[in-house]
This record gives sequence, C-alpha cells and structure tokens, in this order.
Amino acid sequence: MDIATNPTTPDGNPELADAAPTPHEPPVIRREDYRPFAWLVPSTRLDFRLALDATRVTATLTVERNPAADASPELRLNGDSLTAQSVMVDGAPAEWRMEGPDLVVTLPGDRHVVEVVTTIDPSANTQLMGLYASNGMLCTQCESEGFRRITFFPDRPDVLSTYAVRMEGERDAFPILLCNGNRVAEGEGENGTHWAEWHDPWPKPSYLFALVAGDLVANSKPFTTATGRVVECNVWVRKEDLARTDHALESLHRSMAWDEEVFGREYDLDLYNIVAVSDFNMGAMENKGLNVFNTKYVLADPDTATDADFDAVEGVIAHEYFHNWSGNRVTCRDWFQLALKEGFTVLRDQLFSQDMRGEAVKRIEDVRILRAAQFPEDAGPLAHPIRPDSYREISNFYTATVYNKGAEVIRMMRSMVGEARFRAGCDLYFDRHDGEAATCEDFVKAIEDGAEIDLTRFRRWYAQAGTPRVTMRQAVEGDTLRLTLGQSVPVTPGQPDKLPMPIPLKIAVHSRSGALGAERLVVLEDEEQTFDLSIAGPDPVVSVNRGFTAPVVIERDLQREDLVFLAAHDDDPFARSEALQELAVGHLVGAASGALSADDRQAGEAAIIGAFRSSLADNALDDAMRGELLVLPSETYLFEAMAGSGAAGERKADPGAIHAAREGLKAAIGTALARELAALHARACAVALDHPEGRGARKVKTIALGLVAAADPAKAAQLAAAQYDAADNMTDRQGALMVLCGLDTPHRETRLAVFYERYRDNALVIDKWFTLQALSLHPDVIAHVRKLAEHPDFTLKNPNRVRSLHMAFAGNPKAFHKADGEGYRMVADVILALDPINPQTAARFVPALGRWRRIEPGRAALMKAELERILAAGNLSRDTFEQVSRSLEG
Ligand code: 0A1
Ligand code: ZN
Repeated sequence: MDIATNPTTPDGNPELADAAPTPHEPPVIRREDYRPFAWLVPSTRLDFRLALDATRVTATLTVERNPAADASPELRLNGDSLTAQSVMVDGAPAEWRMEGPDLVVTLPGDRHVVEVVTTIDPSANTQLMGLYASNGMLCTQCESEGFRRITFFPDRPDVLSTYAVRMEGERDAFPILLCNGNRVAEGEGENGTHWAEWHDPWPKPSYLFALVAGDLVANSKPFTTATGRVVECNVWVRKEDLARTDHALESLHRSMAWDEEVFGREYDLDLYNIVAVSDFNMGAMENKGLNVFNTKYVLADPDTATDADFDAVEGVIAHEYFHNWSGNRVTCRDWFQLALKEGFTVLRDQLFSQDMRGEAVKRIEDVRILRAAQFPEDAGPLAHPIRPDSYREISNFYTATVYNKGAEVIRMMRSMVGEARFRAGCDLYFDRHDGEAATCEDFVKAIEDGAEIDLTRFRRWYAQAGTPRVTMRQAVEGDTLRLTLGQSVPVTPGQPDKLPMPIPLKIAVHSRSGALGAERLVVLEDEEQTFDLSIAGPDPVVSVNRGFTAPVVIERDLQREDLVFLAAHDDDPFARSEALQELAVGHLVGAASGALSADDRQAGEAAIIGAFRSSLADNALDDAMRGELLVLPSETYLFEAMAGSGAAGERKADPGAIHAAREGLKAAIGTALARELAALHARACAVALDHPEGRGARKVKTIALGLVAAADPAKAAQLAAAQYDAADNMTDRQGALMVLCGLDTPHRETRLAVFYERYRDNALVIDKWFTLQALSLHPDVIAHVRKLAEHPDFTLKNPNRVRSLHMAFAGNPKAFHKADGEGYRMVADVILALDPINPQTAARFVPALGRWRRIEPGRAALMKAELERILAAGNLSRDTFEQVSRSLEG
C-alpha cells in the first residue's frame, strides 16, 4: 500500500503519516491519525462480466458529503494494481487523476454518482487477495484491503454502503453465481452466458463484500430461527466433496441455535451460504451472507479427517457465523480496532466449543495454543498490544495477540462481572452500536455501563503489550493464609514503562490433608497487594489462576510435593493439568540449563512419572481429560520459560538442550510405565469408532504410542504399524504414521507409501502426508523436506500446501533449530521465494526467525544473519519488510 492510500489520514497525504519514507520503506499508519472519511457512500452498484483472465467491473457509487467529516472537494478511491478505463461523474466524463495506486476525483457538489470501469485478471492473482481464480472457479477475499484490487473504492471499514450486484458469465464455466445478501433476479444472456442479481439489504464495509462463480453443488438444510423465520443454509463445494459436508452444515445449525440461546443473537437474512475453496490465505472469512472457507475447515469425514479436524471445522464455522453480529452488524471503525471483532468472536467461539465438547478439555487446549503462539509473540520483537498503535501492513496484525489474547482480555471482564452481567453488557453493546463502525473503547464502555463495573484501569490491557508476571508469597497466621501477590508487565518494543493492570485470579486454598478449599475470585489491581484467605486444613497449598482466569505467567516456587498433590487432587481439572505442566516445566528447564544435581534430576523425574502413573490409574478421569494430563509442555513454551521474562542479561533458551531434556523425560516415562502404557494402548484399540468413549480412546492411544516410542522404538514401530493397518479412521492412521515418521524403521516408508496411494487425489490428506514428514522427530527431516519441496504435488502457489510442508518444518523445533543453521537457511529461502507470489503467507514465516534474541548466542547469530540476508535482498513486499525490519530492530 502506498502511503497515499492510507485510510486513516484525513486526505491520504503522505506527510501526515510518516516522515519521508524511502521507496523500500513502506509508511507507518498510526491509530491517532484516524479521521472520518469526507464522503458517505449510501449505495453501491457493481456489475461484473466474469472471465477467468479478464473480468470487467463497473462500479457505480452514490456519494454524499459526510457532515461529520472535514469537507473536501476530492473523493479518494483506493486502488491496488488497477487501471481505470473510464471515470464518469453524474453521467459525464469526469476530472480525475491517479495518485500512486489511488484514483482521485474532484467533485463540485454535495451528492454525485461516480462510475468507474476497470478490468482485472483473476487468474494472475497469486496473492489471493481481491478476485482470484481457484480450481477453475472465481472467488474473492477482501479483508482487509482486497476490495481495492477489484475496483476503486474508499476501502476502509468505516465506509458502509448497501450493495446491489449483477454478475454475468459463461454458464458452462460458472453455473453457480453467488454474492452477499439475497438473489433478486436471474436469467439467460447471449452466447451461452447467464446472469444473476443480488441485493444485500444490510449496509456493510467493502471488506465484507464477496462473490463466487463456479461449478459447485450444495448440501442444504433450512434453519428455523427463534422467531420462526426460515433460513436456507447451504454448504457449497465441488461435486466430489459433497459427501464430506454434513458436519459443517450441522455445526452451522448448532452455532445459530447457540448464539440465540447464549447471546440472544438471531440471524438476519433468509440465506446463509458457505463456499469451500482450496486456495485461501487464512481459515475462513465472514463475508455477509456468503462465507468463503478454506476447504480444510469445511470438509470432514472419519476416513479423511481427524477428531481434531472435526473440532476445527466446528470451531471455525461457529467463528464465522458469530461474526454476523460481532463484526458485521457491529463492525470496526479502523483496523486498529481489529480485536473488537476478532477477540470478541474468538471468545464466543471458545465458549461455544466449551459447551459442545466440555469446558475443561477445551480450556486446556486454548491455553496451550495461547502459550505456544501468543506468549512468544508477546515476548519478542513483534510484541504489540491487542489494540496496536501503528502498522505498516495490516495483514501482519492478524495475530495470536489480537485474536487469542484479545479473547482472554474480554474473558477477564466476563470473569469479573459474571455471566449474567456480562450478557447485559454485550446486549447494550449490540443495541448501542448496531449498524455502526465501532471501537474497542465503545465495547469496554458498553460492558462498563451494562455490567456496572469500573473498567478505567482495565483499559490498560488494550494498550500494553507483554505477558504480565505475577509473583506469590504466602504466610500462615492462624486460620488465615496471607497471600501477597505482585505484578510486573515486561518491557516490550516501544513500551519501556508499564502500569499495573487489574488481574482477576480464581484462587482456592487446599490442604495437603486432602481438604479442598472453596474457590474465590481476587483481582490484583496494584503492583503488590495482600489478600487474606481462609485455610481448609493443615499444610495449605494454593491453587491459583484456576480456569486460567488471567493470561499471565505465575512465578512461584512451589514444592514438588505440592504440585504432585494438586496434579492428583485439585477439584478444578484445569488446575490439575496446570500443576502437572508446572512440575514438568520446572524440571525440564532445570535439566536443560544444567542446574539440576543428579539427585534433583532423579527426584523430579520420579515425581512426574508418579503423576503420570496416577493419571493412568485414575478411574474417575475420562480418556479425553487423561490425554490432556499426559501431554508434556511444548518445546516452544519451554523456550519461553527458559528465557524468562526477557530482561537484559537473562538466561537464553537452548533449543538443543530443551529437546534433549524433553525426549529424555519421555523416554524415562516410557520405560518406567511401559506396562501401563501398553495396557492403555491395548484397551484403547479395543474401543469402536462410534463408541461414546471412542474419541478419548483415540486420543490416549497415540499419546501412549509416542511415549513408548521414546523408550522402546522397536516396540513402538511394531505397535504403530499394527495401529495403522487396523485403523478405520484418520485419527488412528495419522497418529500411527506420526510415530512411525520419527523412527528408523522399514514400516515408515511402507506406511507412508500406502497412505500416499490411498489419498493421492485428496489434497487435504496429502497436506497431512507432507506435514507428518516435516514435523517428525526423524534425524533426516531436513533432507526429507528438501526432497518433498521437489515433489510433483508440491507448489508454492497453494497456501495449504506451503503450510503443510514449510510451516510445519518451521514449527519442528528439533529440525528448525539444527545447530549449524541449515533449518534457518531453508526457511529464509522459502520467505524469499514466496514473497513475490504470496506476500501475506511469506511474512507469516518471519516470526520463527524473529525470536533470535531469546535463543542462545550461537544459534541467535545464525537466525539474525538470515533475517539480514532477507532484508538485503531488497524489493520485499510491505508484509515481509515490516516483519523482518521489526525483528531486527531494538
Ligand atoms: N476475518 C477472518 C480472518 C481473515 C482475515 C484476512 C483474510 O484475508 C486473507 C482472510 C480471513 C476471520 O477472523 O475469520
Ligand atoms: Zn474472525
């Protein structure tokens, strides 16, 4: 985006956004520069003559002066790689000019009709932003700034317009023509063409526009809303995929019912279309009435999708559906407010999935994702608040911070006020801002007013980056435990000084005698505060941040025995799993940094093995929860724990040592519990696919195999091959293959070949085949990945395929962090090769290298050198330039 397209400055004048950027340095856009747009666009007509390599677009905009904005005679229409073929104002040729990529028209009066004609080439659009071709069909992606690649338009989320669209194309190539809203007319054209007209009654910003044309079939089922309206729901796919769409359609119905019941939100059109496309940069997109989805989040059946894939489909369908209110009916004023729709919608989809699948396991999964993806971001050079203050390329801010921490921040408000008052606050938010482009501040204010709570200090969570550290000290006085909590928010780029933030923590004080204390919510407001809690019995043990009420790191020195006690007896299942994680993190970081004496090491190992043994033997647990208790902390999370809060001069993470310690612990567990794990595996193998306990059984089956593999590779190879051969579902097949991929066994090659042959025509499953090899523990992963990159099925043009191989590799700590830097080199090469094709996807690889400051000096130098090599290559996209330069700054 050229500076002149800056949607947040009054007139797009470059000087207002940044001082003299060099041609290689894209401008910085700042939140504080926001000004309303000078013109309103009450209605928009779009006419598409569709063809794969030349689509003609005629856009007719009715524009009116915006009384709430500074007057300007000029109308700036954003463009990206567009050429105008004609520009008319009120039916006559207009006075206009290009300014960088934008078209500027001078308008004399207060109300005009502006018509612009452009022609675009969807088949050449490898960025997959705007209108593009995928598998012979045409589809669009407009968030955040893709609409300006279709036609000239004020492409900013605070310009809401009502759209009427006519689309015409060859019937044979595009038998199905879809757009937002309702189809109001259709008919035959000349020379084998046909057309359709669509009208969307709800005013929307351009990022929610969508159009799809292709050879598609639908799985349909009507939904009746709470007020008795019937909504036609369709899931559109290619004919050969139709049999795998039931789960998506049912998930949509469940989401619609849940949003009515829990948030009082009803759907507002008579039609809800979902279309699956195989080339897509992200998971899915909430376009009004016409969601476009990555096939990965639509297609599922037990033969081709794992249980986790089924959950992901349900979660993403729900997420996009929930956006209809949190995002579409109330949208964002500018892109700095992204967490307004994304944080809130992620929270809503998390709560939905908790209700569908069980609260504890879902919460554990969500916290694991937060720690693996968001905590490292918050501790690195790309750290930003959930409401950022500036960006160069907004696509880089679709982050775990905005999405996942954004959800945590809203969840904290909910925890503080309780469900009912939170609902009152949300109702007020929707009432107040329906039909508007709102801000994060509007949301907080609505919760403040509707839930009756003072959130003055809480607003700091929107402004400050960094994961707070909470320290704990305790002293017993009679029947009271005096708990002193302290907090500090680490320094992050551009934010040297931080203020304390309200941190809600659910706490219970148990007794080692077995008496369990009652849960209570405390809110730590200041840098340090003392709370008096009553004691349930002798030897009190504090269970803190139960349910993960706050996205913080708790720093405390709990005795090993206390953690073992909590892991076995805490009444909050989340806290149980936390205690086990804390035990393992302490042990593994100690082992990796060489800080443990031989005795300590042995005692730590014995404690963890004991806790695992208890989990295996605890008949009160179901397998889904047991599985969670048997998962060790991820290596990425261990890096964070080892590197501490990132203060200067602190310890650095040593990926090699962490990997060795973690594998060593797995081997010790596998050896000590060989009999129990084999029994668990055998028991789980006997549970049928559709048995109510089947899911849990499949989960523990593969976890058990992984632990056996660390201790006894030959036995694991044999068990895994048998599991593979007997499998009647993808969860078991993929689990077995994952274990085999890490082993040096002939079963590895044979099963990989069988798998490939069986699924060679199914792109999503072939993605798994690439991922399994790229993520494996095998010593030759780098050689495997190099070879796979030459495979005829590999292409840099399909984001799913790129993620399946290269992103998986970048997430393989052992291979990526190979001490000689070969892994880093490979990822840097991918960034350079991908940047000209798909900059958005290329930039998503940068954070892996950007973490160099927290890694031990030898590897850090190699990672930094690769970032410098990328920067030196020049001609980078805005996306990649921003991520690489920020990763090197500071
Ligand atoms: N709003 C979507 C995410 C999304 C963002 C950008 C995209 O463009 C490539 C696509 C999707 C969501 O939160 O689901
Ligand atoms: Zn979203």
